[in-house]
Amino acid sequence: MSVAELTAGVLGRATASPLLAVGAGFIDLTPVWLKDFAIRRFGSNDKLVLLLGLGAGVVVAAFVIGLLARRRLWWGLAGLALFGAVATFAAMTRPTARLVDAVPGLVGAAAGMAALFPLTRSATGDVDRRRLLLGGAGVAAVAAGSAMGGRFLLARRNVAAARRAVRLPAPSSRALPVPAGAQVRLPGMTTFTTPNPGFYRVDTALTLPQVDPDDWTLRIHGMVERPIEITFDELLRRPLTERDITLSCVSNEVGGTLAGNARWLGAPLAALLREARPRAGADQILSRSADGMTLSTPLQTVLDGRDALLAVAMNGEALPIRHGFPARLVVPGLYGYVSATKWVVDLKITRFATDQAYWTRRGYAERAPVKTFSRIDVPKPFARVKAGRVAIAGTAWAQHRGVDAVEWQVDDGPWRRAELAPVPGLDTWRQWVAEWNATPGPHTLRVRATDGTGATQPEDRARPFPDGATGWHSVVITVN
Ligand SMILES: Nc1nc2c(c(=O)[nH]1)N[C@H]1C(S)=C(S)[C@@H](COP(=O)(O)O)O[C@H]1N2
Ligand SMILES: [Mo]
Repeated sequence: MSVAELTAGVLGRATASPLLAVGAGFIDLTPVWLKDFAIRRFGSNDKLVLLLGLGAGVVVAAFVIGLLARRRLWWGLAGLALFGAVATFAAMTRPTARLVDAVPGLVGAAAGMAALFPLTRSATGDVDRRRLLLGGAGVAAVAAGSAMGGRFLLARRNVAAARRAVRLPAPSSRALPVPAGAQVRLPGMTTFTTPNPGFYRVDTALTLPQVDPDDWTLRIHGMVERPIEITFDELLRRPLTERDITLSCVSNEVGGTLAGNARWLGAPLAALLREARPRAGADQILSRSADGMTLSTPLQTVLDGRDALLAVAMNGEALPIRHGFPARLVVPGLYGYVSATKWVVDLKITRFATDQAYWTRRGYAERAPVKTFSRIDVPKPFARVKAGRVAIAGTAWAQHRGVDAVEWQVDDGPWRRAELAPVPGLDTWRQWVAEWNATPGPHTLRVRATDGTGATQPEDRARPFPDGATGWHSVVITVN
């Protein structure tokens, strides 16, 4: 496996590394319930957990192959051939696969077989412990060295330098300043603008796509009168709009943290699409990323006047690689899986009746406006606070409808209105704060929000599948 990883590194093909290719195939085959469980349990560490799990599986399989090989050498060889076949199949079935991607799995299997001969010979019959240990240590050292070499070669192929070289133009339409009171100042409170390093990440990319802006183009085609292809330089020369927009994930559970608010800079998507002149009857934008991921977005939503952006910057810097460098979509009011395509390279104007995207093929809703959410951020669950005046505060969002009211409740007492912090517009989340005269004992705090259309969050709990979780967030604390 290490030799295969080294080969992938030499070829500069991360998606052909057996571990990453098999992991990516695993992600694609993961049923929705398991994916939701992984995101709930591990959040943005879900991929690390997957790789550790696969690594453990490989170790177990290697033991089994080794034991089999001691009985019959060809059983061991067959086991290694199977390994190579799985790796090669996984690499070749990636959406971005090329013929060379078959090489690492094949080379790796050959190296494994070559290593099996001397290892089994030294481990059968009269075992010379010294020779066995030395041989094993030698193989392990070569393996560790080549695995690290492969990793190093792949890590070197990244676009961090190209990202640093991007010069961002000034916006032609500036964001309104964030109002002074937008941030509720309490220890432990969510920050109104989420810093890039702390912004949640959700995607299917086991390896981050490394897209050089010099090679990047965006193609707009399909049901259009005039197909377009633009380069990154052309994109930066367009009039750019800067807006504060909150992004949230459909997998976010009640009380969850898969949402963030950033200042985005990008080209208005509607203007770009209109230049391509969509044909009557089109109702979907099928967007594709450099790594072959697809997302579908209702075309009319993007054209309805909201600030849908083809974004190039986040909080004043070029998009971080993990958030879609060099360009991504951001559409206020839609969950990320139906709007926020990172590393976007292709927009096909089509119909929902004709084309399906990755998640909608797996049963998620085609139309997924963000559901109204509210969360208690302070005090934290199971906190102990002193009786008397206690500040309760949190965050609520209903992008593009706006949050008009937040109410809070202690145990089964009356619902009371919280004070709402000011916001720059309808497309960001909104902080709220309330003062409570806390009495000793255990208490449950609850929150619910009402959006700009007058609809209050329903109490019924629903899981994220197929179009977003519902329910009131509650926190249990102790007052003494
Ligand atoms: N290329 C690509 N874009 C993607 C995804 C993905 O898996 N691949 N996931 C989407 C989902 S489900 C969400 S919630 C947002 C998350 O964006 P972030 O990681 O920048 O927070 O990206 C969206 N864009
Ligand atoms: Mo998501």
